[in-house]
Amino acid sequence: MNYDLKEIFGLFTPEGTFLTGEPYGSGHIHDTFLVKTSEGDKDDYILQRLNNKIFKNIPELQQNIERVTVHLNHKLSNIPGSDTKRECLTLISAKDGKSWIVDKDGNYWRMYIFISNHRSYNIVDSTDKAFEGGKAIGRFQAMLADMPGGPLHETIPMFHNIENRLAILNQKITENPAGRVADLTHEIKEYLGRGEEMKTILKLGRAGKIPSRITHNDTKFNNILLDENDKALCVIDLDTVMPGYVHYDFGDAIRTVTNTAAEDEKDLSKVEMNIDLFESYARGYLSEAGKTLNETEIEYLAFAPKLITYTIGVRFLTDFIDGDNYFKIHHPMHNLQRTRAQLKLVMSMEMQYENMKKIIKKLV
Ligand code: ADP
Ligand code: GN1
Ligand code: MG
Repeated sequence: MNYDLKEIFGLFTPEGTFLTGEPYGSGHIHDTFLVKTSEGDKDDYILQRLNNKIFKNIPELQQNIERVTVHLNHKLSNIPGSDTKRECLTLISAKDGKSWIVDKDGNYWRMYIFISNHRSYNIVDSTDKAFEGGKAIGRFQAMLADMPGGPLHETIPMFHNIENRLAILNQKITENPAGRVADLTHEIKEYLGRGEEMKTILKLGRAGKIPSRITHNDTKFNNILLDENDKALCVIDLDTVMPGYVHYDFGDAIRTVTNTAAEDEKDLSKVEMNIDLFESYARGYLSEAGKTLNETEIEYLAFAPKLITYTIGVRFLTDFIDGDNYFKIHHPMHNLQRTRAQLKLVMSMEMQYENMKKIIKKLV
């Protein structure tokens, strides 16, 4: 799809002049473009066509992001030497004062300042980077803990609720809309067989043993930007910031930080959880957020990566069975490849689970 990015850019109130607009990044949800401006001393911008099939209420989504970015900006402004334009996202208002626009074809768009000189990684190759990622998420949760104004909107209801995700998977298996179920006996058996254990965090929540907090809910490593020295810079992709359990953020970060291969690696022998990267991320995370967590939250941190890797795997499998309607795919088998790679990663975590528990105990 070709969009007139210059015209859309013109509906916002940026400082610079449109020079070029190109597709940017490797997100699975929105269409993201980098807009460069012609003045050397003005910011560049990220322009996003929002996926309103997935986020059904854009005004509520944007209201959440406005609240979160204003709060983070305020917190950072009080820290001497902080660079708010790079350490948190900054929304650019549209000419009508809103933080999004609807174009003439009914597409929703928003614009952020482009975070300059950042580094973004899909695969983590050093314990230092893992540690920095942990610090970034720990600090993010800590800074949002006292955000005023009541609960955020649930932008995608029951997002990480595994009972809900399994119910949808079972429904799609029954409906078999794309005729793919017959070839998936192994994957379906492996995923459904682990279902009961995965309800642990929901049960702890219902029993009042772990509190609902403000969490990010999409902490894969390419949503954590590092600076030019590979130090924690900014947590981006705030669409799913809403009430959740800390395990969701810890788990999703470990899913991506510790994987020795890509999320969609075809050669499953390459997919393993690296325990040194686990330890470094956990160390960074606990150094920022450790004091705020209760005993049960800490006890179940080691379980969280299994849960979230499994949950994302269930979602890839569901989307494959459904005929690929949710995640962006780059080839017909993409969601199946992702499903298999996540399962392999869960298995690697299962084998190292005792060790993961020991490491968390040692760190607190
Ligand atoms: P998606 O939900 O599709 O993943 P994101 O909001 O994560 O969308 O954006 C996609 C990618 O664009 C990110 O992974 C990152 O590389 C880049 N990106 C997004 N916002 C910014 C920003 N403000 N500055 C620099 N890069 C950004
Ligand atoms: C999506 O938006 P992005 O690409 O960072 C998805 C996450 C999945 C992830 C898997 C809103 O993340 O939940 O974990 O893909 N985001 C949404 O890579 O569904
Ligand atoms: Mg993203």
